Amino acid sequence: MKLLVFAWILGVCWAQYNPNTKPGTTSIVHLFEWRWADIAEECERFLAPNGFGGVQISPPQESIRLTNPWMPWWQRYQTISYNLCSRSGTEKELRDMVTRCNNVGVRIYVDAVINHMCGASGGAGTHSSCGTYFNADTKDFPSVPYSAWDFNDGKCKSPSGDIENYHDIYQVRDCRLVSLLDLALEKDYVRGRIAEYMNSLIDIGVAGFRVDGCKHMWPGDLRVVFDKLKNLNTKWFAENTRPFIFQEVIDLGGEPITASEYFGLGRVTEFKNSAKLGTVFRKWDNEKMAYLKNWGEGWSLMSSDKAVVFIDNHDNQRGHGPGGASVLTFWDSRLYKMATGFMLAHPYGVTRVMSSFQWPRHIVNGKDENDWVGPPSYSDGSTKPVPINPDSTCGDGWVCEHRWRQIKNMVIFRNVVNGENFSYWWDNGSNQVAFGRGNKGFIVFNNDDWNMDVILLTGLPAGTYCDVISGQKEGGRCTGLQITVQGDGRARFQISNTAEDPFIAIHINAKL
Ligand code: LAG
Ligand code: CA
Repeated sequence: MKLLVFAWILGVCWAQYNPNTKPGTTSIVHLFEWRWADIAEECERFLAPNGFGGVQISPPQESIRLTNPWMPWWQRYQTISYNLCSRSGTEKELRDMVTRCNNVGVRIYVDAVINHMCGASGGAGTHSSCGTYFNADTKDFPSVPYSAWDFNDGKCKSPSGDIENYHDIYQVRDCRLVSLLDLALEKDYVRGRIAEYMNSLIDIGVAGFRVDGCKHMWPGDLRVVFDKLKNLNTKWFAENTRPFIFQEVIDLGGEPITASEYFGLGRVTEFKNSAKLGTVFRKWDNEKMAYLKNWGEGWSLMSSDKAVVFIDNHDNQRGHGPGGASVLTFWDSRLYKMATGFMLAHPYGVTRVMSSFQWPRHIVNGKDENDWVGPPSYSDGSTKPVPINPDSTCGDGWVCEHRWRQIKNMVIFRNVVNGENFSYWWDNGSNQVAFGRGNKGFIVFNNDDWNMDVILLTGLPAGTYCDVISGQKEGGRCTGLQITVQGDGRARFQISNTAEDPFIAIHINAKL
């Protein structure tokens, strides 16, 4: 009995921190703006075979449809109803995707926009992703339904009704974020509608939620909503499995609202991972890779068991939200692959890989004038499918970072070394560093401006290994570099500072 109670407490307290990925898989990929039909295919043809644990999908609820600017990506962060009908597809397509991904062991996490509805200037009509009527002027969303009573305006004390001062915690929670109509989450009714929406997705089979804009909601209100959530669908998950919750809270320091206020509710996005690794790999602020020896909590990041980490996200890759200047993206592909490799090799946090679409970047005085541009689409605004090229890259403007050999192979590396200690650190006092994961994997970086030629203790069993960055193991041979580990666990690493990718990674599943 005591044991049972203990197990129950453990389950209740820790469950929402667990991504519920299939054993042996560890990383999530954000397939930003992908259509449900394409995600279903991707789960079957690429994600499952390559050990991806799950997919963060774009908001599946009905959203506003804008024409000025033309169909921006961010229209999906303006909710009109909780009908599961969006630019990515119909409810039927969503269900088909969740079923097919779960059937091959890939989980789906929903981006839940629950702090607000559309912008105050959204107008009235049926310009929504399913053509549902709404009226932003009277705050009428009949398809939920919400009416003026369900919004916060009475409580907000800022002169404009918008959030003007991030040092006033009441404004941040009770006023409008960039003029978005702010829901009154202290109302039972509103909490009920939100929980109903999230539960409808749990019924379909999703494994958890990325909760949008949590800084703008009181932790106490979120607690009530999350407590109303069902256990996951037992068609794919063990009984009593709680949904994985990861909350988007941008905490780069210097504000009264901190990520730690949300630790009791689930994991939290660690934006410092993105900002600081960008700074280190760019060598800004006199940072050096040698300083990464105590990466993680040692750099005042949140505790690893609370963190979801990423190199960039859909906002900071295009200058939305704070902390963007140092952030690395696919536009800086060489450094981006290195930083992503570091993140995936390091034991810190639950890792999320970004998968983007290209847009015509046009930076004027540090600001991207095209930061609004939506996904590759036809002239009627419908999103284009993701075509796969013979070399396994994507076409039509889909970047598919997650398919880049270096990144895909590091996702596999993380699975192979899962649970192993951070070990055998080496550095040259500058930007050449190396570390292992127990006796299962080893990675070496040269981000200095000179060549590297060193003999390092890897901890790996003697043998010949394929570097999974310059190539991989295929049909019993290496398509890229080969590394020989001697009987004493040492190996020689030579990395030119002008190499296409100046890093090398080996692991026991890539041994000849
Ligand atoms: C988020 N996290 O807290 C999302 O990650 C982020 O992408 C969302 O903003 C934001 N919170 C609200 O869900 C995005 C864009 C904004 C956009 C907003 C609503 O970054 O630029 O605002 O979605 O679509 C846009 C305009 C604003 C305007 C507002 C309302 O940029 O100028 O006031 O719409 O009309
Ligand atoms: Ca709010």
